Amino acid sequence: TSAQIGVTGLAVMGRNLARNFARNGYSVAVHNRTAAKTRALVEEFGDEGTFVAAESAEEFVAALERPRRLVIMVKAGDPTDAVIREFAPLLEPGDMIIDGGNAHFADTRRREKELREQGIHFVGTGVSGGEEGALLGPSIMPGGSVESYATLGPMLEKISAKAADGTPCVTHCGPDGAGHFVKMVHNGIEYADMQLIAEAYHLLREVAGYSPAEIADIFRTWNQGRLDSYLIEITAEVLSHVDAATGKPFVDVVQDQAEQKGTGRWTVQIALDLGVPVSGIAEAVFARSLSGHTELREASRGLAGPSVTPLGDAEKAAFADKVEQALYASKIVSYTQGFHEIQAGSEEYDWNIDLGSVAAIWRGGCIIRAAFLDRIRAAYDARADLPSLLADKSFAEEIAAAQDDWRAVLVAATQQGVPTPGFSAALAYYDALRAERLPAALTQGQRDFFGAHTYRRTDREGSFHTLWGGDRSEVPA
Ligand code: NBP
Repeated sequence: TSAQIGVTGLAVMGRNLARNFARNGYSVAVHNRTAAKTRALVEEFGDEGTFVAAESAEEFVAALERPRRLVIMVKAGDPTDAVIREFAPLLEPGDMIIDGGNAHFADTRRREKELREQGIHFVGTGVSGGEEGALLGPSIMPGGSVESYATLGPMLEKISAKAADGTPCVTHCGPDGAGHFVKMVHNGIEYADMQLIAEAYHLLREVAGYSPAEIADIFRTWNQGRLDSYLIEITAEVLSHVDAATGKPFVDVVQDQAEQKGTGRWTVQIALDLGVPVSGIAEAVFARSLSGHTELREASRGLAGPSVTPLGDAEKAAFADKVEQALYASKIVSYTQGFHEIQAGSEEYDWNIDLGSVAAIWRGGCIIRAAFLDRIRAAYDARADLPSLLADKSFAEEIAAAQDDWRAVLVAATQQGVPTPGFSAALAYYDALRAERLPAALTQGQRDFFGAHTYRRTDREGSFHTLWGGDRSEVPA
């Protein structure tokens, strides 16, 4: 039997992706370094479709119809290179290697270039949605050549999540590393979304004095409105869960140290390189690392804080409404920053990424799926060269309506000593962008003073330097 597609790497993700292809009527060759996993897959799920089990790399490649489509779903990094080294010599020009792991886009660019010289299409593909997405329909972000997408695209569309309007959550993001770059920023935005939701919870708990179960109900109400999203939905589930062993709210028995696998950090590292201010995503990454510094937290526990006055019952509900406004406005800013990074990456690497399509494929199958993404797509549909999501009229109007509450929430947070790095960074970004003048003028003056770094004037062309150590006259630079 010949298979239309092959999957190598049959841990949770690869196994579910292989099953997804099979359930959609494709014949799937399956392979894993440890052959027991291949046999287990076929034994357990063989009746879901047509699987061709291959024990060796040669068998696996021979089982694929040409041009071959070979999906790699192994641990990102060295294992991916090892697998490519194993399979590439067995392939022929026109064949495709699809890397569905969480590769760094720079690795994808390198691999794509090397394999292109051999005539092989290397398709770095972001796959979001975890285990469940892989099985039931993920959001898929392929990069690689346009030619590869011509035959691969329809298959990916079939197995992908579908948005509420039925559109498949997959698009050809752009050449070489574009797909993995988009996936990276997706994860960065995910970090920011989670941090903002956590801050909203923290404020409702500490400032308003709501219980976790009450906050779960508030989130359920929010989930009926413009914040409708997977993350708000699962937050309500987590908050209403009660620990069986102690009878306490689950959230109170979990250690408050958030971990990370690294894609959020990459988003920030690359943003620094590209000069893109993704302050909200950065704060989300830092908030996780801060939470893990138990020794610092231990040593700081006695530090002074404000005297706290909890809100009365009458004020609580009104405060919750304000937190909703603050969360929504901050969310607009997070996405503004994330899309700016995609735009900057696209320009830097000539990817020509369509930002509206990116918003559209995140509407289903991934962690940040949300009604909100329809709005982002609409903003780019209305104006493809939108310089910033904040420049979209309807987002600007919503922030205008939310800003008083947003500010009030941050005043309360500051007065009561509740840390809100995400909300605060978002508001600072918003206020900085809309400012008529920034103190950057003073920064330039300082730079010119100590390092003769020069400055430009508001009233004349050219670069200038002031003779700070001399008579302080100005000279052209
Ligand atoms: P893992 O990331 O845990 O990788 C395990 C797989 O890699 C196994 O099949 C293992 O084979 C194989 N492998 C390793 Br490790 N080293 C190898 C080598 N040198 N040669 C050949 N195979 C090797 O699996 P996963 O959690 O299913 O994730 C797969 C990819 O998908 C990763 O890149 C991950 O970042 C990405 N991803 C994961 C999620 C998620 O929710 N888990 C979501 C989205 C993307 P073995 O069985 O022989 O040890």
